[in-house]
Amino acid sequence: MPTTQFDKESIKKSIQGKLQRYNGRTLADATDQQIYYAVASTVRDQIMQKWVAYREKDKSYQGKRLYYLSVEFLTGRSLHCNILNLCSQEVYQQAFEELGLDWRRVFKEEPEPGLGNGGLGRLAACFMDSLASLSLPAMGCTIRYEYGLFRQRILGGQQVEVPDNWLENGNVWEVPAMEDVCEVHFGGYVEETTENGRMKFTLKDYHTIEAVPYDMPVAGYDCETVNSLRMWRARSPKTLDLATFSSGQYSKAMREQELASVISKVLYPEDNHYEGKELRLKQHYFFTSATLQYAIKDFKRRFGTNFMLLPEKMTVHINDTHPGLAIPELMRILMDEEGLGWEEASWIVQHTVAYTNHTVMSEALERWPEAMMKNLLPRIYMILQEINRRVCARLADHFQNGADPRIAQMAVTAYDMVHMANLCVAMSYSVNGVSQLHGDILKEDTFHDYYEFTPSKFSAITNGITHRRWLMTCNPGLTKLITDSIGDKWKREPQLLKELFPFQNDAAFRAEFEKIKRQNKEVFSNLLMQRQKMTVDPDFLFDVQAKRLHEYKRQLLNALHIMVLYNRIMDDPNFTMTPRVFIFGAKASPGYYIAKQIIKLIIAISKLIDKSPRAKKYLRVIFLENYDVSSAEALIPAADLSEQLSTAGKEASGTGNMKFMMNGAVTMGTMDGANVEIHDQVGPDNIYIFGMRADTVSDLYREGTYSPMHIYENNAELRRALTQIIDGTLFPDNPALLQDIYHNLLFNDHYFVLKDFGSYSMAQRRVDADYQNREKWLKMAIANTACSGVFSSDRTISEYNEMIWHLK
Ligand code: 26W
Repeated sequence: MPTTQFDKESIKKSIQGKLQRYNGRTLADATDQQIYYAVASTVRDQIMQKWVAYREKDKSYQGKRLYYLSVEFLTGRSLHCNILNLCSQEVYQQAFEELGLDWRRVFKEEPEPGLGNGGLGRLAACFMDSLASLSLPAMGCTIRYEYGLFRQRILGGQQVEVPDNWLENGNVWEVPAMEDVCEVHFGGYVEETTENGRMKFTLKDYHTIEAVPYDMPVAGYDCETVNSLRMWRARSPKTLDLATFSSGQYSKAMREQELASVISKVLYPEDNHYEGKELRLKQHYFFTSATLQYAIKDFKRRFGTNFMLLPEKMTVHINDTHPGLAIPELMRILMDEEGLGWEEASWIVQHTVAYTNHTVMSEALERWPEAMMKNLLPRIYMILQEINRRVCARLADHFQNGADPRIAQMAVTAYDMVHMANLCVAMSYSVNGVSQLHGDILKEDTFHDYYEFTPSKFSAITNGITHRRWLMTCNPGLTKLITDSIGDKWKREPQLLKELFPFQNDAAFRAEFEKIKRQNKEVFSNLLMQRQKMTVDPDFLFDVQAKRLHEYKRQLLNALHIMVLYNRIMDDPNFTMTPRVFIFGAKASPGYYIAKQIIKLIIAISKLIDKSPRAKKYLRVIFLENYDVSSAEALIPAADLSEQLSTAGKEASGTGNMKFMMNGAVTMGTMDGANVEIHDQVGPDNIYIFGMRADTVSDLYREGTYSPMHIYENNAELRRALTQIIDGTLFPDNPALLQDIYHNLLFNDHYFVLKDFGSYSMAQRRVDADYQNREKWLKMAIANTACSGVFSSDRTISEYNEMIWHLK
């Protein structure tokens, strides 16, 4: 196959040619945005060429394919990572130089697709990169939200949400696949008839929505594979009613269109908190049904109607329970459209669908009212009921008692609700957790009864992050130092980062490592200047907590500790400490009242400190607005300390923790999620571990004896910091503003902030001293990068493939 040369000269010509053709401009008078589109289109041409070749080969592919269903894919910008994966960094860099273009200025023009909330969505995006880079045939499937996660502004000391209109200027990377448009049906009723002695179920009087797929290429690193991320958009099948339109009733004529398109209008901003909104259920069924219709169509094209082959030829992986309706939908297609019987269909589903759980927070578990399900998806509801009947019968048989109380706990429908996690556990061939600890909690607690029933289904595969985005593109300085020191094989085999370990003892290496960290701090400071008209001193210790705002993640622990430091500085004229800037990045779900109060608290503390010239010498607090993938890419390489403070047992894995570690930040963390495994990798000397262990936490919950008031009474520094929340120190004009935070902590403290405070504060004292010892600190930081290879999502994906998918 002849491939077009993409050398420096042709790249330069292509960029200039596109500016001329699309914009009628020369490089000299083009805007940054126009330049971005010209550059991105050039890269796209290159990817398209590979995509076509790959798809051509794929047509005759007879092996297994993975469909990775997720309601979120938090991809972040594509341009830089695409250039990297095409192995074209150098030629583009040269072309840019000769054209007089600034790398960063061009990249930042790309609108960031914020099609996810946090960990679950970002994990899906890292998985796509690793799947393609390991040349595994996979399609990611999701919704093409017109509006992604809201953009966060800070106005008047609080969060304000602004809609994220990411498609405003078009999306260079997507291609509509009109040949795969299909219909999704809602509402109506089920007509039961008999045909040749068989029951037949037909949905009548339903409402049709059309699903239009848009594909985004996902090019693997240094290989021929180009997979697709398929994003479904909802539209009305009815074209505009011209008669109504001509008679002047414009809005009436448009209504049908608008009603349909709301399904893919906006991403729900709740993270780890479930609300039973009907529109959300519509979204879930919409993209799940469209995906499975396509998957079956593709299967039939390849293998005809021998559906018993299906489990051998495809896996449907559901990323948490949100796409769980894949289970009844696949049954529906197989039975109602392809004529299979229940037994066959159910066998196929139970060997095709695999499920990953991402949270044990009970408020995040999806339960849909049966009435809503029945009304919106009558045929799906029937199938769910029958699944439930059979599951319960099997359980009754197993327990040898139809009245065993465990049955109601394990049922798919019970107490007028459809319990999605039970559906997924009962009907998937694999159930996995996202860290070792989380896997254990699933077995011992969340799904304990199911674990005893079918132990072999359960596994734990620790999450990972793509080192291509989270090291090679976001931290070019460190990437170069690593390659100069150990060669470049680590790029394909990230576990080889281990070879950096001995460089801890190399003074020249340490000095270089330190220099790079400083440069990264300067880059971040410049970004902060651009975005928030603030700077940070690169000589300060960068202490970072960046993640969604949630009580269980305990940003409050951090905030209270800062208040304690502030008081020490203000009280004692001789007090000194390592100058530190505490950087927070966190979006709060718009309806999460306490989370928004916590943002107010952090910002108020920041202002309080800035008012004191003495405090400012040692302490700064920065609230980074609109924490998203792009700002993470600038922030993480600049961090010295990574705050991972979740109450033990609550954070399923965490993936930010891995990104910080890879970029040479030391973790301050509880023994929770993947922190446990970071600790295993780096050893106790290269991490700060504090707080209760998960088993102690669960004992305390069970005993119900915990008294935060007791701690309040015994810790004077903590008591003072708590009091300052409500005594006017922070809000002289409205001291009661944050009283709910105060009350929660004192009278409930569900996440044990007060309980773990002492231990946290002690660990922070050690950080303060250790950071002064440059040699010691740099050794720790280097050890963290050196040990981060196992947290590459390439390892995660290899394990999924060996244990669950078995793709070739
Ligand atoms: C229905 C509301 C809702 C929305 C999102 C419930 C639950 C979720 C997600 C499952 C929450 C989530 O993102 N979980 C995170 O998943 C990451 C990837 O596995 C883990 O690293 C995080 O620990 C976990 O909180």
